Amino acid sequence: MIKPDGVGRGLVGECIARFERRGLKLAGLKMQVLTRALAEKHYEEHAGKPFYEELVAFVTSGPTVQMVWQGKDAVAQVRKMNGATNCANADLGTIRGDFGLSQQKNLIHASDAPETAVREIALYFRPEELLDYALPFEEWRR
Ligand code: FUP
Repeated sequence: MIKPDGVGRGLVGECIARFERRGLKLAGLKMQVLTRALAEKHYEEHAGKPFYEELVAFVTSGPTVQMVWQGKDAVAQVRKMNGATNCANADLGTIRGDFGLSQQKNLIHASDAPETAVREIALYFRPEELLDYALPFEEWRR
């Protein structure tokens, strides 16, 4: 998910281009301003932590873009491409390392495990909104 700072800073295309060029396949795409209820579900593991209220306020403060990317080792690869949670610690060459300095306004979110991806995709997409389609030369991506 591209967070409100990523959308506001005009980085939607940059993020999508990176995942496309890497060889991942786009299976779902939409944008929305998260309701508080949805943001609370998304970040339920952080409820009660000192940064929680500020985090929910931030992530509901503007439009976000939801994406589902499919491909070999997609969860781990996307996490690597996003970089460390705190942009100030993220390696150059990652999205957070190239475009951010903030710990909280860190541009993009990605599921941290396949099981988390299943849960998070279901928060944002109905099954029929996920497209399964063939691309030419799929074997070049594996
Ligand atoms: P990530 O898995 O990279 O999204 O990171 P976490 O699940 O650890 O944290 C979720 C979000 O909380 C991060 F995007 C940034 C924010 N956060 C803070 O604002 N302060 C903190 O101390 C830790 C995380």
